[in-house]
Amino acid sequence: MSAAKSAWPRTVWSISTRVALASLAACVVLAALNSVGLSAVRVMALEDTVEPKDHNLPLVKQKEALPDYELIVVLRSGGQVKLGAKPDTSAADGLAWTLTEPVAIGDIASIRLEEQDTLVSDAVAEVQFSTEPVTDKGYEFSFTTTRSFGVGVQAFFRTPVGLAIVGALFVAIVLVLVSAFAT
Ligand SMILES: [Ca+2]
Ligand SMILES: [Ca+2]
Repeated sequence: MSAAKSAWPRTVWSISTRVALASLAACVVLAALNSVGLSAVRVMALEDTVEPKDHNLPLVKQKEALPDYELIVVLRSGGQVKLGAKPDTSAADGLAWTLTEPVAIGDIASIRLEEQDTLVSDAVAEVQFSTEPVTDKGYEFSFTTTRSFGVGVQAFFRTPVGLAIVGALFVAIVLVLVSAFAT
């Protein structure tokens, strides 16, 4: 009778410990798989592309007439990472934006190029992330990625699988503690 009593917490302890270790291992593996983050974007207007202008008046304010491109990373969550505007600069020679913090590739819905205006900025081109350069509406986008475990861990906690694993880990740890005190 007493043997059966003490065996019960030990079984719970053993199963819970295994669940906890498996959850941790799954977290590490999934984080490693999602660890590729976008770190820089380069946009170039192709040869025949007619770039937007702020005005078409001859002679006056020619510099200001040049486009004010800004780049936005649209996230699957609906959020946006704005990479800032480059006022009065043509993209004919290419423009580069660097992300201060890499964004996990899996979190990115699209990358959007806009021409900034005081009232409403116009979308100029929009592409999905690709390892190869991609072209849309006369603009070529090329992407630089970096591997970072931090990116993977952040991405992990945003996935339903990640949250389920964290839940399992939490329950397992509680059971380990409960069974440890029960003995
Ligand atoms: Ca301008
Ligand atoms: Ca503008």
